[in-house]
Amino acid sequence: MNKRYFRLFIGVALLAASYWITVWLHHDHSAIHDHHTPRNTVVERSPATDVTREQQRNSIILNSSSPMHPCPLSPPGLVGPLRIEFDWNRTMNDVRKECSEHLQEGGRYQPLECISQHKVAIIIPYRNRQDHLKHWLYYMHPILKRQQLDYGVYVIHQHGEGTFNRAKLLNVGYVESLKEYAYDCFVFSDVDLVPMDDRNLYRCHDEPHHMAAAMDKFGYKLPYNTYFGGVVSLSQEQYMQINGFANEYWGWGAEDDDMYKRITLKGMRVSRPDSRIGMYKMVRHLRDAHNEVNPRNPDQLHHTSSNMAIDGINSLNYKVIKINKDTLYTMILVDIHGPK
Ligand SMILES: [Mn+2]
Repeated sequence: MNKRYFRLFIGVALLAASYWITVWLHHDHSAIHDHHTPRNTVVERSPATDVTREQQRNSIILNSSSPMHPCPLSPPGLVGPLRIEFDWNRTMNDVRKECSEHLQEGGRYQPLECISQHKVAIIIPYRNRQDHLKHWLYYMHPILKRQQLDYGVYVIHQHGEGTFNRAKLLNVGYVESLKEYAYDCFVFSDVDLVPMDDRNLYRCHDEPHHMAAAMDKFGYKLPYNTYFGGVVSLSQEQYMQINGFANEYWGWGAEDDDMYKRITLKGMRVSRPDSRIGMYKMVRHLRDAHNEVNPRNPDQLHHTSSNMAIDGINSLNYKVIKINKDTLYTMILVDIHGPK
């Protein structure tokens, strides 16, 4: 009895197996291979291998007659944790050679393999930090390409030796980048901050997003709960709701707290990546000249709710002195009319 059932079972199993083998042999595997091609190349990290991967994708596009599709929700080429080091001495020219592949003039990029769903202007307030900028560009371009963003890099360079004004420079970057392209998302980033995980996506979310959630200089945690410094992203809509940033925070401090207040006063909340993905490494540096801590800045926070309507993007005044289109970035030298 047992033996008969066993034979019957073997017979059925063999029949099923041969059926599946037949089906498998007749299946069109080219589709599966297409999916695997980009995924196989996921673990490349250095810009040099990045180029090879993009060339491969490029040839895939050229060889296919189908129109481009929207990029997938999560980019397939991400690698996760990154090794970030600042103690190398490549020149800006070296970085240009290594990272310029597929960039358009002005530090612009669009994915070759699909249509990006994220038009992102990355705005960097800047003065006399060429060494930091070099590190930032070296690491960021490969990351942003892997994130399949339609992006541009805007370095907003404050002219002269007057007191620095980070938030006002960010407002200038918003206005100037929009003159060039219909960006719908803005990432405001310090020049000395590089993410340690490329899953920290440089895009916008349903809420204003604080990306630098775990900086090395704060022991990889928030210095305080309402911290909104370092790197943040806001959609155009979110940015306009708060009238942009304050223009009157001269010198170091509190302008980021003012941003946080504006956001919460408008009933929005701030979102963050988790502290593993939100890790950042900062280039070590001394305090810049003419960006001293301004002890009057925190007092201004008492007036954010009344100032927000009159001080911001609607009161911004400045004068562009020069626009320099490098391969790796657009640098806008600007006079922001500092206090005399
Ligand atoms: Mn810093």
